Amino acid sequence: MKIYFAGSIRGGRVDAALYRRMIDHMKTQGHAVLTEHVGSSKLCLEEQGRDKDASIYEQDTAWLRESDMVIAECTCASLGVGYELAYAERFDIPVHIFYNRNKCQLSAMLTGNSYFIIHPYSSDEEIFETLNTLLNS
Ligand code: 6K6
Repeated sequence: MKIYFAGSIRGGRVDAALYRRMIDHMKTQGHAVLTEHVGSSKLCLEEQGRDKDASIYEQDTAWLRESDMVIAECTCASLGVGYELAYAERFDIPVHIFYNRNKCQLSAMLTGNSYFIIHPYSSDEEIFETLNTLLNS
């Protein structure tokens, strides 16, 4: 499967190492993660100007349209991830949202939308078990 992994960038990088572990896990299961850079520790977080940010937007929305599934880690709130989730819904792409139930309260705009499949978790092991079920079924 082609997976679009969504995680906070300018919204904050507190969970970047977790994103990396989730991306690596999906890759070891044989799936293509289109957005590996989201797990990188060397991302540029600064605004790039409208033109460069337009290239990011065009590339990411193209990847979203060609993906088979969106996996989003939403513990750290991010405007960009919220936009991506709504964009995926508009193109009928299945969306799975993970968040740490001990660290945040997910927005009602996500929990209130039955389109989204939501996976609260308390440990990495729970995330990986859920990913295994999703990606191997
Ligand atoms: C260049 C190379 C690596 O990163 C960059 C620059 N920034 C972005 N590159 C690619 N996708 C991005 C970038 N900034 C945000 N996004 C997309 O929005 C990602 O797919 C994330 O899922 C989401 C994060 O949004 P913010 O609002 O937290 O930045």
